[in-house]
Amino acid sequence: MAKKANPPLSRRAWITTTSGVIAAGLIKTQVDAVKIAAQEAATPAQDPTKVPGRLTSELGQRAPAEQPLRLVRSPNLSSSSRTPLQDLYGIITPADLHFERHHAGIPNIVQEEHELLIHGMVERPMVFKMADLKRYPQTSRIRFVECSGNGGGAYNRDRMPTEVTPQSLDGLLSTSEWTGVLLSTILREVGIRNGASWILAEGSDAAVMSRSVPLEKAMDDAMLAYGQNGEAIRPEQGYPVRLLLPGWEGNAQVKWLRRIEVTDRPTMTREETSKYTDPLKGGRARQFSFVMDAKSLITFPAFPYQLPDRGWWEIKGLAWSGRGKITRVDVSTDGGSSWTPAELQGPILSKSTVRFRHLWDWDGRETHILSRAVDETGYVQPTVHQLWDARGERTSYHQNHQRAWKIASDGAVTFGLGDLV
Ligand SMILES: Nc1nc2c(c(=O)[nH]1)N[C@H]1C(S)=C(S)[C@@H](COP(=O)(O)O)O[C@H]1N2
Ligand SMILES: [Mo]
Repeated sequence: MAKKANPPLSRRAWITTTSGVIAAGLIKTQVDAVKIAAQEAATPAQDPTKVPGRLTSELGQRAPAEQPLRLVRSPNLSSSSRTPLQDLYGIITPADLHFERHHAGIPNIVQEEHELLIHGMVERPMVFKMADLKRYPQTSRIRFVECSGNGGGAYNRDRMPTEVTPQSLDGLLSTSEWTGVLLSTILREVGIRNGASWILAEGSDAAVMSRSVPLEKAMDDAMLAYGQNGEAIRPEQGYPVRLLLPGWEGNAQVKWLRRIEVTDRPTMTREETSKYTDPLKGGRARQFSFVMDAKSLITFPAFPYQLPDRGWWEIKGLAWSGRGKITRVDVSTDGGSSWTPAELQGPILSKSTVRFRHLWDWDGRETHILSRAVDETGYVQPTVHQLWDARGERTSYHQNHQRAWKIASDGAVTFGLGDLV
């Protein structure tokens, strides 16, 4: 009789393996268990109920297969890195995968020595150490941070990319639970003088990056954030304290915050004059475009995925608005001719990312899939044509137009509207 290609493991073969020894009930010391666990890790596909597992950790780690998760860095490695949006679940970005944008690197700051000066049009100028700030009432909020340059690569009519992932296109977007003290609490402590209407926020990085912010926002939901997803804010995000301006462009949320000056006008810093101002059609420009308008992005299916088969697929993505809550996300699977509301997956929080999903029965024909976010103010995410009409083709921030993925008849997914533009 011919031998079977893959005979079931015999009892004899089984007890000669490491796991077999354990299964036989031999008493092992912890050191042995560690060695065995290491061997187990190197030899996958053994029955995990037959060997003791790895011991407790001092610091948790991702499963081996998940460890390649990485931020994608800009080619010069210095200015920005992007969150792997297509690989994450829920709405919270793990802190080590939060996007980064630095104008002069990440400063090395000792929290005990760090000081925040608040002065200008105030009754009592004060210097706060971190320990001082932490004595004030604490608050936590789940909010997105997005660079206003995010997704700009999809705006240029002549250089529209096709082979981009959600991460490489729109990965300057992350969401965290931020913890800190409301800026209004601290501004009440120093006492705002009559006539004040703006603040200047300044960082202690080598760029000494600074931005002007209307006092109204400072007294509304602005936060001095020192916590991120349950731990101290990471150096990359502004340790020991950053200005958090929920729903506003990332640039104004000054990291490594060392000074706030209360003023009666915007200071007109470099970042708000030569940068982060939007040239419009007809030689005009708009300045202080702080709010991030509603936007959405399908994160699956997306490049470089290839749908292996026609039939039922769940289209998934993220939507967010700097003006409040997302109330609806429409999905089109026919290049924008017809739209159906997608399922919103809670929690649906103000100025936070929200998940959406939509079941789609793909008939195997070439098509384009798109999403369109609507927020609680009634604002609808525009088409690229609407944005070109309103802003002209040369503006370089706040490009929140609808994104599309082309599905080829072989299931290959690439970015863009292709011939439909
Ligand atoms: N001090 C300081 N604050 C800064 C920056 C900087 O370079 N220096 N970059 C800004 C920009 S352009 C953005 S988009 C956000 C990025 O925040 P993140 O690196 O925590 O994602 O921080 C902003 N705050
Ligand atoms: Mo930014």
